[in-house]
Amino acid sequence: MSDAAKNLTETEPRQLDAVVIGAGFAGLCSLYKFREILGMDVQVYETGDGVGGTWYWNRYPGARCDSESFYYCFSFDDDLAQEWEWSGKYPEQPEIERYLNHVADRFDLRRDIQLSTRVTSARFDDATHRWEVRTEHGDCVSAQFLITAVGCLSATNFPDIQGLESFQGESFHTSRWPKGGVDFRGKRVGLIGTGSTGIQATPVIAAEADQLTVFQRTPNFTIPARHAAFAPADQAEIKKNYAEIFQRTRESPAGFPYFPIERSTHDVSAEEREEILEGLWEEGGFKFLWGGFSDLLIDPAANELASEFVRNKIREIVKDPETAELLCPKCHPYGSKRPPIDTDYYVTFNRDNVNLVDIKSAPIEEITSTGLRTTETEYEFDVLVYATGFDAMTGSLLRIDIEGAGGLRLADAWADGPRTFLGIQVAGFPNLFTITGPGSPSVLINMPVAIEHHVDWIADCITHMKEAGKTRVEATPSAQDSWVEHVAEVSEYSLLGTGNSWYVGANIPGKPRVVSPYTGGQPLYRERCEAVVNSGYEGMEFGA
Ligand code: N01
Repeated sequence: MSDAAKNLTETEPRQLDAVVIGAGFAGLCSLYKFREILGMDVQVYETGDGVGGTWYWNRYPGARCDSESFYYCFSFDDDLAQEWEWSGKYPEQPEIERYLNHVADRFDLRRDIQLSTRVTSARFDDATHRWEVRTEHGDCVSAQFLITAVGCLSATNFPDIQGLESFQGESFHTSRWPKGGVDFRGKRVGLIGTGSTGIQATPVIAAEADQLTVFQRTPNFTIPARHAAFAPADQAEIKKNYAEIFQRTRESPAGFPYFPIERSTHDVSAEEREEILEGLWEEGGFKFLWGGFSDLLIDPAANELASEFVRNKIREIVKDPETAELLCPKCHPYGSKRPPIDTDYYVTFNRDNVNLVDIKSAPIEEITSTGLRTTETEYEFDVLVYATGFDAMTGSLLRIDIEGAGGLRLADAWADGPRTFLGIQVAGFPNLFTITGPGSPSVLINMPVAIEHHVDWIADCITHMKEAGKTRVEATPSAQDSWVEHVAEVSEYSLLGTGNSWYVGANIPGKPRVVSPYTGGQPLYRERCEAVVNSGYEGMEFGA
């Protein structure tokens, strides 16, 4: 940008109705809704050089969706749903990235998306009721609304291990994977992390590399995905039933088109319980978590029976009993760390070129120039893969310097953990809307469903403001306090917050332990959001 242009930008920021940060599912949906339906002037900024968000960045080997394709997609346009052909149940990353690029093209969204541009700061001006938004390139724009579509799992977490920079081989974090891929042939690979990502990457890397060593701090329960390609008849059946499928995703507890069975674990005999669990295991995917017994995530005894069922599967699949025992999670209830679904994870440990190392009992002390050293052994590698996850829920928001009314910084407002109203607004930050923010069900719901709900709710709120001639909206501190209290209270009834997971910030040293996602389920959450609207936005203050 020329100096003259820069000066002009500095003095006369472009005036917009809204800035949207991020061009993944949430950013694309927002741009469509706010521009095409509400007629707003919207600018989207995106750090990546392509659209897709999560599905742009996470291109590691084995990356694929673990919700089924035909409901892990947008429902806002019938023609879009009817036109797009998903190849199978669990599409790989390139297919979802293609889908999101198709959405960007189909709705002519690209003209309002500026790629390769990180938003660095946003400041609310009390006098004008507008946000001044700045980017890494020096752009400065003024917008009435600031809408964060930054994703819950976008801020990369590099582990805090001594010597990280000293490794002389190749090293990669799974969420910043090179576009051209990585050639593992003939190489010795070390992989750190056994969350959803590590569990997806392990079988694929093992099939290519000379040797793979997986460093596991906490074992995770994973259920087979049982991926299958769609036949034309499957596609036709899905398309015929799309309206009903989408409706069910909006009504079910976790945004899937199915519900838990209407029985608790203790209502059935041991034989029947095993039969039901076996059926869920055979069917594969998230049904084991969200379509099984109704008390799975509430009752520790019921959970333990399901947990032991999975442990027994691990013991059946993995031939070496010591490795099998190491892979069996014993310190957290099933589901309290986000359970992955996998393709051939456990069986991969039967391969001669795969080795599992327990770094709970012998932690990694240092990354060395040739590999890494645990308290017990030194390992040499050609490639190191960090599948160590994210500073989830809050990281992507707090990495932007956001300053609300009266100079209040979001980082200070959230010093003891995130505080929001419905996960959508933050007291002291007028005209800021956080799509799938902390305090909303977000990651506990099939994400596109959660996103569309938030975008619709925000659009309704903005429409209400316009009709009432208001220019400023914010949650009141007391409404926010009540919501935060409610989020904490419902989490007491659930096992979801009891593990040391990113749900509670436990994966980031020093992060306050707070159950960030709303655990009350989608129906109750939607009811609460609707009640706010029906009461004339009780808990929110409007100004002009
Ligand atoms: O990250 P994670 P992820 N030293 O935080 C370990 C979504 N997702 O990228 O459990 C050693 O789950 C850490 O150990 P521990 C999904 O929601 C979706 O795998 O903290 N180890 C853990 O094993 C998922 O839940 C899809 O003890 C360290 C691992 O690294 C979320 O993204 C696919 C360490 C991190 O696991 C995050 O998954 C993939 C350290 N210092 C992901 N720090 C799909 O839907 C961390 N670890 C396709």
